[in-house]
Amino acid sequence: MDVVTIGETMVLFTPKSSPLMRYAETYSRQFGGAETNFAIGLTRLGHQAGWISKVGNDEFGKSMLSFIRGEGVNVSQVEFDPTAPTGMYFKEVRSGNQVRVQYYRKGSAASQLQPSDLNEEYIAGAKYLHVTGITPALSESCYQTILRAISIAKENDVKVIFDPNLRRKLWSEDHSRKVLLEIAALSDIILPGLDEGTFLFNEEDPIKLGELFLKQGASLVVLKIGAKGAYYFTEEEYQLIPGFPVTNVVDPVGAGDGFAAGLISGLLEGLPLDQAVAKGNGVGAMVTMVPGDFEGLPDSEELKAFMEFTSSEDV
Ligand code: KDG
Repeated sequence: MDVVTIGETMVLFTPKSSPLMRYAETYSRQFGGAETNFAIGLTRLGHQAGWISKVGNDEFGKSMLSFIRGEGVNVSQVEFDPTAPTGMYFKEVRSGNQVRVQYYRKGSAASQLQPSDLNEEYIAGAKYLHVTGITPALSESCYQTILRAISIAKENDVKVIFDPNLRRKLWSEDHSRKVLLEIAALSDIILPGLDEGTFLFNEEDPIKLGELFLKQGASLVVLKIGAKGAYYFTEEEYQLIPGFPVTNVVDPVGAGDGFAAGLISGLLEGLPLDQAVAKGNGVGAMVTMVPGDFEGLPDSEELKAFMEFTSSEDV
């Protein structure tokens, strides 16, 4: 496996007859979860990705599992939990930059994940372990599971990728700051957004933020600054790689996961850092053009065409 990821995927309902839940009578049914958005992004680009999770032993869990398996993600480490339901969430999209989410995930099957669910060999056999700041927010046992997965990765020379994915609706500011910093200090690659960096360090300057994250011990930090692109930072250098202008943003949710998939795909292919970050920018931009959390993720041909014909500039 190139990458193994752990986390919750939910059934996603998007109001159809009105963009607002208050008035909508019909909804479209999709799926969404930061970790599987990322995993699907990688399989579409030709890599091997595996997902560790739990789903309810219900119709939503069954359909989600078949769907994600159909995207080529290895689901051998996903269990059905007969005691808890598959989590759900609703997404109201008023415009391309105004999105509101409502979770129904407390006590969900994925929130029952515990350290003993982890298959050590499975994680040890991967090149990268990917974790987000969403999973430790779900429950104490999920938090412990993430710490255990990271220590298995470290014992086996598997690089740890951390995307903070701060979700304020899931936990308090103090608790989230403490845990996200703890995980950042255990990670090899950190992929924060500018807002997340500011939240964690009370600092708005991207260059200072890059240094602060590097000081935590990571060898690579990539700081996302939305449509403007992303900075990468290593001990030796830093550089801003401009984003791709998108005039038709319809749904920004999942863009960060797409970015991570494009970047890691580039690293797996041995691309220089500037090209790997550009690939992340390209995938992230494409995700925003299609409704849904992962539907807009491109395959390699689509991405190549987009990156060749859309000029990359500082927007
Ligand atoms: O990054 C996109 C995710 O936020 C979305 O797919 C749903 O995982 C999700 C969450 O917890 O919000």
